[in-house]
Amino acid sequence: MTTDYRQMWTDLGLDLEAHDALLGVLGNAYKDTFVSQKNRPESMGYFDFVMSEVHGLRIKELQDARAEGRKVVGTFCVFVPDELILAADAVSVGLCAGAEFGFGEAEKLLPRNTCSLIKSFFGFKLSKVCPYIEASDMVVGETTCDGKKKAYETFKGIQPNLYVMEVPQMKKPADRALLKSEYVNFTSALEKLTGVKIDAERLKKGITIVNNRRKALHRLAALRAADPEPISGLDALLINQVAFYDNPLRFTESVNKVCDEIEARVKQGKGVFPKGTPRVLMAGCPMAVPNWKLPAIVETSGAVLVGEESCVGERGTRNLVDGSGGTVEALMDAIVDRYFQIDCAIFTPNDDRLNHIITMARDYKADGVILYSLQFCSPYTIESFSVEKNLADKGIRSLRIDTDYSQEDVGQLKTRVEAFLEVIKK
Ligand code: BJ8
Repeated sequence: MTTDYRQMWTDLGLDLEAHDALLGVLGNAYKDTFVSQKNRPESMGYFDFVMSEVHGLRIKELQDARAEGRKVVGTFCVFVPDELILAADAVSVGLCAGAEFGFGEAEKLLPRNTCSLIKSFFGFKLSKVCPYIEASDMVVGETTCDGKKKAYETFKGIQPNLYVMEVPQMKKPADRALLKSEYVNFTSALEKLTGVKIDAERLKKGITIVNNRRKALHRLAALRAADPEPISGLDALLINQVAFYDNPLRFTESVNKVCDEIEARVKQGKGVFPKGTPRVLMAGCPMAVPNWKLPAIVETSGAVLVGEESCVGERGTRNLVDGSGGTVEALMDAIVDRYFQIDCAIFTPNDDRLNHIITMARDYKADGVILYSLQFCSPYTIESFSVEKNLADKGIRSLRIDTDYSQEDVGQLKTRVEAFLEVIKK
């Protein structure tokens, strides 16, 4: 970081000592995992810069926006429509945490057998190390899995500006109506928070910005079908992670620059790994910054990741909102239609997800699929058995992995991944 942000962090109520420790761990992990990679696209320099300033310049931008009267809305789930937040002239930031930090404190409020993602956002909050949540004027939780749903009841005690949105668990007409009414209620809450009346023009603008961000990520995803692979899976994951924090216009432009560069690589037959490197699709729980453990193991074991069936990946970005409607009602319906297609494992039945994983494996020419679940995540862990069977029925090999945010099982995971790669090698 080029500037001293200590006063800003103090004003936000961060514990500077604990925060320094977090930044130290994050900086080293980033250097070891990303900067050490070979043949990276030059345009990834932008994302290196964003990561170096993730608690600095970006937070300053949020604070500057607040000083101008805009509000910051922090979210934990891709069911919360960014379009609505932008239409209220607010700034949206993702709050999911991917590091084992403050777990001791978190386990005073949560059972030990809670998934790492939930423990992590509690740990970040209780340790006072997350400037994003401290800069948020509203934090949005949602009734997705039981773990999050119940954890928010406790979280409300330490994050009083928490707003909880209900998300249905089935895909029947009544569930769509429920999602729509929740989005209407959320719109009212945003209008109250910001003092901005959301009209059709504002909604259209929000829809365009978010669709353009998705289109850039779709373009990146499509380029990863090439062999040799023009960009590492780690860098592609990083881009998908940064999508949750960055200014959406600047982010979209930067992703398109990466795409221009790697498109040229594809035309020249150049890649980050040799042609014929085993290709792996990752499917399962979302990987928030700095959860890079498993992707790093895969890509240092002689394989390349070609896609992420994840909310930090294609599950979170596929499908656009139809922005052609002329009224708030029509545009709201279009938003509901798009979000209602998200195939999170909290839904039952969830055949769409099973089919989408097959489609992704074929589109990105994967030789095998790793089914990634966080320990104690019932929705994804239980569903991984049906996914595994469905893949086997189609002749696609898979490996189920349950892990957490600790580094203790790295050796064991590497052995299992290497054995899997031996099996899928052509
Ligand atoms: S739409 S995947 S972002 S809920 S890993 S906390 S499911 S126990 S994160 Fe998610 Fe929204 Fe679904 Fe996507 Fe629970 Fe599992 Fe933990 Fe999870």
